[in-house]
Formats: sequence, structure tokens, C-alpha cells
Amino acid sequence: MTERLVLHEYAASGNCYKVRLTAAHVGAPLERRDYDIVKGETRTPEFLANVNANGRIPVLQIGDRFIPESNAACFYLADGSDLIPKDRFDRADMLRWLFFEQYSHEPNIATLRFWLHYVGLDQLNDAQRLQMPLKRKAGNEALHVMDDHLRDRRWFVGEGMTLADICLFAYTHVADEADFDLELYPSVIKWMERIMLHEKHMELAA
Ligand SMILES: N[C@@H](CCC(=O)N[C@@H](CS)C(=O)NCC(=O)O)C(=O)O
Repeated sequence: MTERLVLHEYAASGNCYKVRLTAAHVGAPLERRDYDIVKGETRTPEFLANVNANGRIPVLQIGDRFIPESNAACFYLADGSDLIPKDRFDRADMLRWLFFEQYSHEPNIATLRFWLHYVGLDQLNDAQRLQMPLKRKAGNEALHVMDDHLRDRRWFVGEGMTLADICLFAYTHVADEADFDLELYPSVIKWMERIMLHEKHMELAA
């Protein structure tokens, strides 16, 4: 990769962490540009016009082009590496888990983490408070699905670590910050330990 890579990010976000972890894994040097999402820095006219019309980070800048959506950014970085299965079925299965992460996992676990750990229970509005039990239930359902899948597997797809593992690891390993009890999911815990052992570049993504 010869083009300059800039990650527009908020460092505490798991969506941004997964992009950093993927970059570290494939050895791609990333410049980092921080935005305070609590202060609305991704909602300014300049950000909306020049970085992401959807007003969110992460956004991976490649030269003068921009890729929003964390899993798309991860895919760009991982394309051609050992994180993307060669087998056609496995590649589609990897995408299945990336979509699962965005639909069933992240909207529940990441949102509860942000509300409880960064905004604070006292600061939540009525609509957010009302959604909390539903997000708790759906987050636990996602963790159950993962735990069942991992009962007799080491990795989500095939025989080695893929992008599916990196993307699901991002918010699972901090789910305790959203008050999820990971002890209820022993196969998930073993899988996280496996990733931490396997992923030699983890400290580069901190
Ligand atoms: N599906 C998007 C979600 C991006 C997202 O929700 N980003 C949050 C931080 S994790 C954000 O930018 N929030 C600020 C805002 O909405 O103003 C992805 O995977 O990148």
C-alpha cells in the first residue's frame, strides 16, 4: 500500500479500535486524527462535506478518498492478507459475521457501553432509558449466538483467525464496560484469550 492512510477516529470507540487492530495485523502504517464525538465534532458542516456525510467515525482516508463504515475500512486494509479466507464459502461466511456484528451485536453492546461508560446513567434521556432493557436482552442474545458457535470451534470461520474474529472482538472484549457478564459465555472467553495470544500486534492498536 503506497497511499497515505489516515484514520479519522474517536480513540475509545470499538469501531475505530477494530480498524487499528486490522492495520496493525497487516503492518499498514496509520496516521490518526481524533474527533470528540461527545462534543459533536463529527457533525460540523466541514466534516459532513469533506469526511463523511453520515456524521460518524471511523472513516479511513486513502490518499484523497474516504471509506466510512468500520467493517468496510477493515476489509480495505485486510484485502489480500491472511485475514480474508481464500475459499469462496468461507469468504461469504466471514461477511455473514461482519453483518451480524453490525446488526445484532454492535447496536446493543456498543451503545450500552457508550451510554453507561461514557455518557453516564444520570445523563441519559427517557428514550435512551426505555431502550436499555431491549438492548441488554438483544446484546445477551448476540453473545449466546457467539458462544454456541464457538463451542466446538477455535475461530468464527474456517481454521484460522479472520477479519470476522477481529471485528467481533472489538466490542466483545470491552462488553464488561456495558455491564455484560462475560463469565456466562465460557467459549467466548476462551476465544478472546486465543485472539490475545495470537494477535502479536495488539499493543500497536491501543
Ligand atoms: N456502522 C458504523 C457505526 C459508526 C458509529 O456509530 N460511530 C459512532 C462512534 S462508534 C459515532 O461516530 N458517533 C458520533 C455521532 O453519531 O455523532 C461503523 O461501523 O463504522
